[in-house]
Amino acid sequence: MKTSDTNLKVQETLIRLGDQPLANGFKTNRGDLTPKFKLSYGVDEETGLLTQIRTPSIENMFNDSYPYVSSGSKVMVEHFKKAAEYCSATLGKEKKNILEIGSNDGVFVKNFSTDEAVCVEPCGNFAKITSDLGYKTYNKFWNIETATELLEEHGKFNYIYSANCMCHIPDIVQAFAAVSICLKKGGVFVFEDPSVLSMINNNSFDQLYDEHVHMFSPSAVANLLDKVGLTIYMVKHFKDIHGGSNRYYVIHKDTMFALDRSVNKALEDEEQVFRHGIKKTYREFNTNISKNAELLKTLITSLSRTRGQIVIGYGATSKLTTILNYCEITSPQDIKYVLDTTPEKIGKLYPGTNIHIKKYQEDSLKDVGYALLGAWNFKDHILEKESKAPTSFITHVPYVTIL
Ligand code: DWN
Repeated sequence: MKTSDTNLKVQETLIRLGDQPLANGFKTNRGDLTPKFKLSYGVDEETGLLTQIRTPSIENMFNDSYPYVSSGSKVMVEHFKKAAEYCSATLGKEKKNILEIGSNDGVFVKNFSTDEAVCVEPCGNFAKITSDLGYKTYNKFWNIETATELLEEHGKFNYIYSANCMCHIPDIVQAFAAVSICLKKGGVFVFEDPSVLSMINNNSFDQLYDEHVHMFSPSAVANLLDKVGLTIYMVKHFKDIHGGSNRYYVIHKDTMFALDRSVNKALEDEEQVFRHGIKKTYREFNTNISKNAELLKTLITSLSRTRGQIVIGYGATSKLTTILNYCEITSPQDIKYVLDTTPEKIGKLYPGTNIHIKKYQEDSLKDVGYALLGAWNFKDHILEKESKAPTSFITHVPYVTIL
């Protein structure tokens, strides 16, 4: 089986998540009429990458009204500020020629002056933001063609950064090749994405949705980068960012560098997770999905329908789209509505459901019995913020639990 034209070869479907809509396809009319596709994953035979068997068109996923805003939480703004500080420390007195791939609303590049950073952003609504701020912005998808255009206009970059973007690109080999041609010798490529090991350890199957075309493991990333003459010299794990993310620090293979011990640690941790075999591990993960989903659906429907409790969602995440559609929780009878702070999502229906998204207010929880944590990756922040609310929070990570 080939997954579209991504040069990746998958022989067996290992994870099945049924018919799913686009995770950010929030609708203003009947959400249950949203087109769906079969979401499933397998392992690329050569690199060990967990990758989608089939992927919706990227133009449909990433459009000019894409609703996810990177600076939507103070946690993430601080996270990207620290990433920018690392960039500045790495470049020292060297003139900054920085490229950000997937610049969203500029939360990373805003830490630099407009003559120090260039943006590539396929979603027109966000490309306009960085362009209006004065940053040269290419409203394009990242690929060899875009890289060639940037090379002609800017020369090679000494620092390329990308957050929660690389794992969204179907032809990931081409995407890394495009980085390789744009990265100056001695330059650094730093990218971060959710960790597949964290997903397995947390049972967080809702990390799997249309936009997450691949879920990266350290060895798969090393194998992919090796194909294009790049290598990892350091890995940093962020337990509390997007449910467990890895940041990879990458250079050209023929650069003199000191291999940080974090690389071997990351590979050892991965070996431990896959100690019974990579495919067996994913088959077991798939079995756990249906068990956890059944438990979650039973808990929610018994609270809402049997005990007449008000159950809502908290945080209209892409992840919650997978949960609601896999568990077939699509009626306001079960989840009355979902609270969210993002203007672009408020008033819309969750993809594949008839559940509305309501604007979060200070007293939103005053009459709410239970709230399913859509944004469980911000659990500590949310529990602290809502410590005075009468509401009990429900999570499915790592197990279905009333907190
Ligand atoms: O990879 C991706 C990650 C980085 O972001 C994208 N493909 C899509 C997106 O995934 P997500 O939607 O699951 O991300 P978040 O950051 O978990 O979404 C948080 C959502 O929760 C936002 O809509 C804001 C909302 N929220 C809220 O309403 N109240 C968040 C917090 C912390 C809150 O207190």
